[in-house]
Amino acid sequence: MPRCLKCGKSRDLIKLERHRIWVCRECYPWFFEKQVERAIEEKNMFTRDERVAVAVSGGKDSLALLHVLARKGYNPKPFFIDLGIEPYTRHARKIVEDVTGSLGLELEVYDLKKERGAGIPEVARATRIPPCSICGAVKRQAMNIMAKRLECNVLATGHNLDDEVAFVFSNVIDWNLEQLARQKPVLEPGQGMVKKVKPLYRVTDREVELYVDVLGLNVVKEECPLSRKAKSVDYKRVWDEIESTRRNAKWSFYSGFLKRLQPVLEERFQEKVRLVECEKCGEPTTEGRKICLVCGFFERVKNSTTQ
Ligand code: Q46
Ligand code: ZN
Repeated sequence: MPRCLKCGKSRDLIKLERHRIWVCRECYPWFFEKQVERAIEEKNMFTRDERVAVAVSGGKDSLALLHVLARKGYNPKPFFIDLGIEPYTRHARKIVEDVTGSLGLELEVYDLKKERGAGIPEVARATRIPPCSICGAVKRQAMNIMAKRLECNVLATGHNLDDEVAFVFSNVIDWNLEQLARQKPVLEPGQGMVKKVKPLYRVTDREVELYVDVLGLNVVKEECPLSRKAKSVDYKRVWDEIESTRRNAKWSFYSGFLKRLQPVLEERFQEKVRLVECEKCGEPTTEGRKICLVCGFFERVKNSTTQ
């Protein structure tokens, strides 16, 4: 009869196929948190003394990450990016405020309308650029800005193993080697960018869902109304299929990539990306541009309203 790896009980068991183990519901948080701690320690992401900025969207991954860090004695500094996509953003913000309040953590907010004068829907309307393309660039920049405002040298995001596998897979399909060269759980700081880490890179979507479920966390379940079906959703489905016939295929694929291919690519492309300061906002942008992508979007919004 199967038994829990930690306490030996045989009630309320969860089977973790890829690890070939059983854990009971009560001990599951111990198992999950150990995986995350291991990722943090093995990759030297941060120590318990360091202030860690945590981008919290209200989704299961970022909230799970925040809970692990708070429960295991790290020093998380959560922040929320208010993108002005109503009523979705208001609802997500409320959940994040409640959760951070219950953990006794202060929440900082980057409010796009206040900072830049318009939310994602208005920018998308004015520029006719797909909302997710705008949003991705806005979020990347806001995360860097918030980490610096919160006086953190490290920024943690909730990307999990399924996200990483889908991303690598998608860039393999296109053989986008420059992107692959930068795909790893720790990106060192430099050229105005803070250090970026992904403490959930060892755990799968399902394992995060279980953690959220066992702890009874309230997370945002609805989809953003502006989202179009991303290709990554299809890739994740394909990888679930692969994993169902080949145990631990996702980890084998991703850890093999990190060991065998990524370092070679990083070496080859390390000199390529040079960043300079945006003349308007001071944030890093690619060499050759005067202003960053985000300032470019908002310039277009301004021009469209003055025409
Ligand atoms: S929030 Fe932004 Fe997502 Fe909405 S507009 Fe697209 S990228 S779908 S994670
Ligand atoms: Zn700028």
